[in-house]
This record gives sequence, structure tokens and C-alpha cells, in this order.
Amino acid sequence: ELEGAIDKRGFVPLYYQIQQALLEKILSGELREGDLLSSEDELSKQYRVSRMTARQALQGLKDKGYAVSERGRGTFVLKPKLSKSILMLESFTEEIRRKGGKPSSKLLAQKVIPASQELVDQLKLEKQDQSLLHLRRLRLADDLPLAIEETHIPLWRFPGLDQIDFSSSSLYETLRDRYNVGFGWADETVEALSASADQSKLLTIPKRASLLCIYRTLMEQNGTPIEYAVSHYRGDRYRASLRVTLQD
Ligand code: 16G
Repeated sequence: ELEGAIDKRGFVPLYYQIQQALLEKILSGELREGDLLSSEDELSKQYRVSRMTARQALQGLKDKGYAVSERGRGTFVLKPKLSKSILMLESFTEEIRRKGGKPSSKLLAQKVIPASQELVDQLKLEKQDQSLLHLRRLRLADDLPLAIEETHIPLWRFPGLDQIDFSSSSLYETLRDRYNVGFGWADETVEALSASADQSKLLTIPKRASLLCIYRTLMEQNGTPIEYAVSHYRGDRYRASLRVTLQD
């Protein structure tokens, strides 16, 4: 019966049909993250194809990020990475909701601090208004740790912002709703890093696992910088896409 799932006379390559059959099971939830996939040997028997074809099907899933092989143990299902679009100016909360997940935060630090020289430059601060709200949050999607976000907001622009409890509020929602901010654009820099001991513990990943680090300076519509943030995303769960255009 399983054999009937693939069409041996058509034009669609056999490996691809098997790959798509497995992918459907992953996307429908029939196969879940961490589940062991059938081995090359099992697949080749199930679908009556060569081992080479079965291997290609598994390789296809691995290339797309839906599976991973562990030496001597087999091939396991991975959930696809969440994909952040660098084109869209979104908050963590909006992004996770858009993808149908449940965003949450664990507050690691919330305090008022004087700006360092680097932050004075990033946020173009005047001498008299160098006091910043510093927020450090572990961001979770469906209760799984996804990123550590550290952000700095100039308090001269948002008086009283330090009084809000950011363990449960969205920063961007607050800026929009309470302070009527119109967001303009953000300048971002992306860098690959490996996790420190502290970061790997918070993100529940192995030490020195890969991180995607995004630095963001957010501007109001008039160009005033209003946030300088550094986000460390789990490299195994997150990727970023951007549009590259020709300059005119
Ligand atoms: C995003 C922003 C971060 C901002 C946060 C606000 C990037 C790289 N970073 O994660 O700068 O502080 O959203 O999230 O996109 P919130 O509104 O859910 O609190």
C-alpha cells in the first residue's frame, strides 16, 4: 500500500516523491520533532526503490533543514527554522504571532542606566539626556527559548517607560500605543557567533553552539534613533532573509 503512494511511471523523480511524502508527514504533525525517520534500508523496502534513491530522499530533507542524521543512530525529524524577514519591521511578539506561535518573555534585567560612549553614538544622544532603559529578556516561542534580547531606549523620549513591567508587555506595542511613536526604519547588522556558557544555558543549547546575532538601530519616522538592540537567536532554530536590490 505504501508503494502506491509513489508513481513509478510519471516524470517526477522517485526520490522526490518519497521526500515529499515524508515532508507531508512532518508538516501535518504525524511525524514530530525528534522522531526517528525510516532508514535508507527501510525506505528502499517500503517503496521498492534502490538504497541510492532512499538516500537521496533523506538527503533532500536534510538539505531543507527538516531532518538531521546522527552517526550510528539514524535520521531524526527537525522542525523547520523560524524565518525572520529583515524586510519587515516587526517586534518579536508580532513575528511569533504571525507564525501562529505564542510569544512570551522572561525578564532577565530591567533598569535605568547611564549610556556608554557606544550607546551615545548609536542613539545620537545629547549630553543632558543620556539616561537609558536597559532591558534584557529571554524571548520564547511556544515556551521554547529562542533568543536573548538586550535593548536600550532613551528615556528623554519616553518618560515613564521604566515603570512598565516588560515581563508581560511588548515593547513596540507600548511605544506605539502609549507614546504614539511612528516607526520609520531600522539599520541592522547580522553576525554569526558561538554561544557563551551563559547564553547556552539560557537558550538550552550546547556550549559554543551557533548563534545568529542581530544588531538593530530603530528610527522614528523623522530619523531620530529610539532603540539600540542586540538579539542573539538560536542558530538551529532561526534564520534571516533579506532583499538585496540594485542601487539607482
Ligand atoms: C525585535 C527586535 C528588538 C525589539 C523587539 C521588541 C530584532 C532583531 N529585534 O525582536 O529590537 O526590542 O522586537 O519586541 O528584530 P516586543 O515588542 O515583543 O517586546
